[in-house]
Amino acid sequence: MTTLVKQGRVRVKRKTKGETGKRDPVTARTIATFAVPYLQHLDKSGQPVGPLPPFADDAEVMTALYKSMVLIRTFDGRAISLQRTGQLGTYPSCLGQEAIGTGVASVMAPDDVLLTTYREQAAHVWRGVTLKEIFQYWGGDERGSDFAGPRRDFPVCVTIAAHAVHAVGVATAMKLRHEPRVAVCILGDGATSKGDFYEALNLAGVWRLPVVFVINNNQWAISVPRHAQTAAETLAQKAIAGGFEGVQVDGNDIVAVRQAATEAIETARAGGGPGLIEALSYRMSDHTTADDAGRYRPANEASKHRSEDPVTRLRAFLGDRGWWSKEQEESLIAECKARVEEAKEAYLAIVPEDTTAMFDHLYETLPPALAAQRKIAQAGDDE
Ligand SMILES: Cc1ncc(C[n+]2csc(CCOP(=O)(O)OP(=O)(O)O)c2C)c(N)n1
Ligand SMILES: [Mg+2]
Repeated sequence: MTTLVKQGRVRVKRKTKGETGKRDPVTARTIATFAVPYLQHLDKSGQPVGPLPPFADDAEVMTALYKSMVLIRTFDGRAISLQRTGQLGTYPSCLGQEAIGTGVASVMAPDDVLLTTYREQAAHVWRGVTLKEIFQYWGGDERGSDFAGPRRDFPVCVTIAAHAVHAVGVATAMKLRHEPRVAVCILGDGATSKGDFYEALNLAGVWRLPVVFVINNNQWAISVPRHAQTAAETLAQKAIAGGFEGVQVDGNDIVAVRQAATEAIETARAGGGPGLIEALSYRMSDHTTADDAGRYRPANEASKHRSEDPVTRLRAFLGDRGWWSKEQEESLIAECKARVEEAKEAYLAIVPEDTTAMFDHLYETLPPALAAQRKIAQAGDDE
């Protein structure tokens, strides 16, 4: 890592048999020591905390990242209002987490493969998924998963952590074919408690697969807070058990996220094995539009995190460098609103599929029990 502003240590000590059954401080010795690096480049106010990586000096790169994050934020707000007015299904907001997907996707090669949960609209849009497709998916239309753009990227995985093992499968294929490609798997803090996650890390490490796991640690898994999720000091250290490096980054700092992703992805691509990034963020919204965080989350918690906002932080950075003006901001907001409205109109104009469509995208040959249900649905459609 180029900039380490804080370093935590995880020590593993061998147990010895004392009479009390406790570790004997005289004979116990340290057999392995592990470090979890922490990376931050921009502080809350957008000020560099040390030397920046070269891309941060590129106004074009940095403003492109900003524009994409503002587009996602605009989209996100509109998606919630559409759900509230009955025009969209349940929707998971990514408010406050836009830097993670944007930063990671922005350093992936086009033919790398992205596998994500349901909260990574930012990564999808950067990869070329359209706003209309995302609306369509959350409108309950499975065709929204059939991205026209990044054909090799996987559809949204709602089954927590299942895509971690899929990512390992993808990376195994890449390795066997000697392709210089990388699978990137973005998942949540809650997902890191699943067996699938540990199994994925284990195989990724032992086979030195070209896969990078990115944890969007937004501090909550529906109503389960991070501290009740795991006793581990960091989520990044879970990589150590798999035999590779885990790094924790400030997930509201797009420079840190992008830099960590660059290093992990390029290491994996060069045959150096997997990587893991724990990006610290905060879920500013409810879990989804079907949730009410007010029932379980301390009232003032979200507001405490407002000052860390990734969009505001990047705007401050751009402004300080003279790369962004009030006029540019106003015209960007207008442009984003127009793009989202256009996508919304296109989405609302889609003719829904027949009810039978829900049976048609999962199995090559439908199991008999579902085939029978499909017939019933067909009869209903025909009426
Ligand atoms: C296998 C499985 N178990 C349970 C659920 C229900 N569920 C949906 S979201 C969620 C919490 C996930 O939390 P986290 O991984 O932190 O992701 P976040 O929603 O915070 O982005 C759970 C348990 C599910 N979708 N899949
Ligand atoms: Mg979470």
